[in-house]
Amino acid sequence: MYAKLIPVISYLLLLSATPAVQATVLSANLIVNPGAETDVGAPDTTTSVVAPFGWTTTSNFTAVQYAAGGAADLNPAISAVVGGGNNYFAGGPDTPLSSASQRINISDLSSQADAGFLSARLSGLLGGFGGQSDNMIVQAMFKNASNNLLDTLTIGPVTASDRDFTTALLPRQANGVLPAGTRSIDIVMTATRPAGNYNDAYADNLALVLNAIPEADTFVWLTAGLAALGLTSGRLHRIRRKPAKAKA
Ligand SMILES: [Ca+2]
Ligand SMILES: [Ca+2]
Repeated sequence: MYAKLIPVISYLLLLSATPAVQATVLSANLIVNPGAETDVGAPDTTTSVVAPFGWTTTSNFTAVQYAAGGAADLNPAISAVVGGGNNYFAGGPDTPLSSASQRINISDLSSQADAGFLSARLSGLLGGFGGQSDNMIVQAMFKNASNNLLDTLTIGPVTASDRDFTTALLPRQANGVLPAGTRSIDIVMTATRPAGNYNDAYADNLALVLNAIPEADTFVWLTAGLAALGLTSGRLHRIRRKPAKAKA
């Protein structure tokens, strides 16, 4: 009976100990330059490379202007439909494999993470060119203080078949609970080109959002329940914890 309340009480104590201002904001996108909009992207889809701001890149990974594309490529009309802004991410010219990564430090949330009270949602637009198989995957890699991998969320690849063999960006997302011990999250885009010249693995509008578990309405209910508990401890048996769940 009392054991069931321990996670609830722990959660409330954690909240009361949490500073008013946190470096890591919950319910907000934690990725820097998540849609290549900080950049002036490459002006062509043949040779130019612009390494996107805030990302560590390998090979010719690049930000590209939608305006650089003609009717068959990603272009301003497609951007207008998907809300892509001025630029997108691409694998780049003359490379079968390129990548971009950045690290998000969440060590200020260590108490909540270790108690299993944080969920993570990774999302983004992924796509490619026409009937080509070039494809992007995006991963959120949860690391502990020793930089060991604890768990991974992955979105993609979006295949040519998924795109009906047209040039397109499609929304994808993955959800999970932050593993206990998580201190940083590496966001990694990996662009693969099976054949041809330009690596047309595309991505835009990435997001990594952490949310508190239980959800806000459950928390209000729990707070009210525990307040009553303080007044009438004899009614402990009536308190039930709503099962924690990740947000959709
Ligand atoms: Ca963009
Ligand atoms: Ca290609």
